Amino acid sequence: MKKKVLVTKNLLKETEERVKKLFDVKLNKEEKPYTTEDIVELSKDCDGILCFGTNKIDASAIDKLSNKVKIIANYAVGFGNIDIDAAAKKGIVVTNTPEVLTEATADISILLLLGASRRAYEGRKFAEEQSWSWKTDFLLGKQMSNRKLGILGMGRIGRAVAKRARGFGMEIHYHNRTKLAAHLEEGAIYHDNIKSLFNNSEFLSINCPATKETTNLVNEQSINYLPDGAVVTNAARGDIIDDTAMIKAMKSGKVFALGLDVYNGEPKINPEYLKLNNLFLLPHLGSATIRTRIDMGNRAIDNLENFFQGKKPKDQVN
Ligand code: 8YV
Repeated sequence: MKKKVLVTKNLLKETEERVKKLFDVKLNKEEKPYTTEDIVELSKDCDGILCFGTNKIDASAIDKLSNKVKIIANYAVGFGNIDIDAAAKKGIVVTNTPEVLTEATADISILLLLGASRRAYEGRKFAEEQSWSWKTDFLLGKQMSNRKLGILGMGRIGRAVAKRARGFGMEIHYHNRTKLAAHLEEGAIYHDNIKSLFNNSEFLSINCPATKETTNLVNEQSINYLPDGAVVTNAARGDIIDDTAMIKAMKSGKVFALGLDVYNGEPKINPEYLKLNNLFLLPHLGSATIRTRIDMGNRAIDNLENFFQGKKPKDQVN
């Protein structure tokens, strides 16, 4: 008999076809915004859940989940939305979708760096108004080519950002909990602390996972370590930046411009950000390409399939 799986959001056609072939699925065709309680309720008769980064499954939800649920396959590389320790305690396996979104997310990091540093938001507004006059000092930005780029979090995505940035002639600096092997560093300069990384980050790209340690890592004190007029971008998770401190730095010019794809409490955005022109913002598009989303779907389904076949899923995170 097919295993029963709750799918919390609508899937791309290709993913839906495959998931329907393999499992007895409860789909969310109308894309209802399921609350945590809805997920608990709807998964009562299910063996597994295929959910998304926007679905919060915290310890109290895990506690209430039916004992029938044995796996939660997250359609995302980040899994901060799920309490993986509580899940492990209850014997529930949690999986994510690494690797397949590395390139797409690195591309977005570069878009953020360029969009912020070259004032794309203000540029778009002037272009729409069709009334700008060309002047030598009109909308002058910062040029990232041949400058220093600091990468906070040199995992797969951080390294893919570094690879692209080398094409701009950038000197790569990074901070990780541990120094990478030389073949992964490819000449990037390691800093064992934030102060030293930030001191060297004329441009800063945030690509680390959201953990207790990275919450508010970019705060009033650490922002002050940056060179004056730095450009900062975040394609990871909103809670890595202390928004109040960042807004202050953007107003003072300490931070020349900020590029964001992720936000604290998204889709809500701190309203003070929206008053600023030196912000280039996107609505969490890191993995949003057809190819990547199909691959993410397949990766999540592979994890479910392996698990129900009695194998350890490739992407188990707990
Ligand atoms: C997703 C992401 O769009 O994979 C991640 O961690 O942030 C994005 O790729 C989102 O989480 C949907 O599940």
